[in-house]
Amino acid sequence: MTGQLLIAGMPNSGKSTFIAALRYLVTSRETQTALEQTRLSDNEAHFNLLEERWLAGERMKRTQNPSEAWVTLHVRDRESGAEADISIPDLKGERFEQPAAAGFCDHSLYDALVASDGLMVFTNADRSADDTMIGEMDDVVSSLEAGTGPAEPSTDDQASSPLVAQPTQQTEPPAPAASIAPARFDPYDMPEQVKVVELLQMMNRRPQSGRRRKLVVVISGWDAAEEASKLTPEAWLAKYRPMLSQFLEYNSDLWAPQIYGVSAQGGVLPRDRAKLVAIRKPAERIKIVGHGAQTHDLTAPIRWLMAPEAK
Ligand SMILES: Nc1nc2c(ncn2[C@@H]2O[C@H](COP(=O)(O)OP(=O)(O)O)[C@@H](O)[C@H]2O)c(=O)[nH]1
Ligand SMILES: [Mg+2]
Repeated sequence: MTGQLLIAGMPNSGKSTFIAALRYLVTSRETQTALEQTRLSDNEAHFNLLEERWLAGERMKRTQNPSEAWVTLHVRDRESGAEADISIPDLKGERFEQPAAAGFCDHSLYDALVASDGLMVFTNADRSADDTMIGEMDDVVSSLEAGTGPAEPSTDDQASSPLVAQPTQQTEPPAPAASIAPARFDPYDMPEQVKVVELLQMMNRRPQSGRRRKLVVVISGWDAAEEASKLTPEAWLAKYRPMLSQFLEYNSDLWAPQIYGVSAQGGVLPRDRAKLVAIRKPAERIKIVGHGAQTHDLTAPIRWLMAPEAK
């Protein structure tokens, strides 16, 4: 039997970087990994592109694929021989936000979520407070100083909702700084953990009868995470993503979680680019923390997902 695993996460949560680094690890064989690739993927070109950017120390591009194709990595546990297909929805990140923000889910995503035996979700540690990005605070401060409204978010997959009026599209001249009206509530601006929890809840909600699954939570950007040297990934999640952490704690009948801290990029780009590309074995840029994973082995959490749950 081949296990079906799925990679999910909101825009900018670190999915593409992880996939690029994972692909490099299993094809380059520079360092030991728990899993190996069994055969080529159906969409090699997509992986090659990600991998090239990762090697060059470039940030991943947002998903612009109009067909929103899915890509799959086929892997095998070197020790047990167990095999799994890791489906990676090459979707606009917005698709993952829709269950919470718009009350619906793309059919193909829903079917894959429901069919999955295990799931990896991502949250990016560069946002220690989940609902505000530090970069956005700069925008707010400078726009207040300049007397203009907040800037349009410039991030990755954040296509704006077709359902929600965009307050930034107004054409009137901006109000003076002191009297900026509060922006209209846009459900896509909800904190990331609310959206993640809703995605998880949806998987077990009617018409599904609910089944227990393993879940890996990847805290990406671990190199830049606040208090990463002091906290375990579990403790970090409990402190900085309390809703998600408590949801998992109180729903242990449905979710068997393991939390990992991952630096798939190895540093902050573009700041650390020169340092990263100078590392002779690119696989050594990668770091993972948690549950006995070998330092560079991003396949360790996937291996855990593939293994039958210990009773
Ligand atoms: N510091 C640091 N930043 C990272 C790491 N991985 C991803 N990022 C950053 O997180 C942001 C989102 O990453 P990306 O992989 O494009 O996320 P996606 O939208 O979920 O595919 C980008 O700005 C990346 O540069 C990492 O290991 N360390
Ligand atoms: Mg991406």
